Amino acid sequence: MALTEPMRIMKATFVVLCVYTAFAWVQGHSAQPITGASGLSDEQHFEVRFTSHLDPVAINTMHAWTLHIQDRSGKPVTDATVQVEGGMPDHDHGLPTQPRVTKNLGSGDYLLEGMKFHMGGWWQVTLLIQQGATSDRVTFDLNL
Ligand SMILES: [Cu+2]
Repeated sequence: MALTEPMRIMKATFVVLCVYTAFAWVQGHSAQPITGASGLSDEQHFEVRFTSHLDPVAINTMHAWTLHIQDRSGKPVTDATVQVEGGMPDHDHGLPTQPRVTKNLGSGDYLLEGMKFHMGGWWQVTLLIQQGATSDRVTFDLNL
């Protein structure tokens, strides 16, 4: 049966949409698994690295991070206090838990417990770092 012109256009449109959707899906799911990242704080006081104990970071699983904080000369910052904020900017909600640094491990390392991400998508985690009179923040982007 020969297709009418409108049918032909609809069929072509459908095929294009299918291909586009397939590409979008592959792109969205081909991100590198997140296991950790490094970043410079906003005012460049600290270099911060996080390493997830859950490797890679997975949805809906409570886990811990180890943070490493050093100054710009590479000297470990051993006397910082760290607070955590986070959420999904696109969804306007925060973290489902209240993660806390529970232990100063020495050598610039800190144990951050209570991390959990309850859905896939773009998350931001901000560490507010205070050392003496210096406070600064670093934000990590995670695509889960
Ligand atoms: Cu969300």
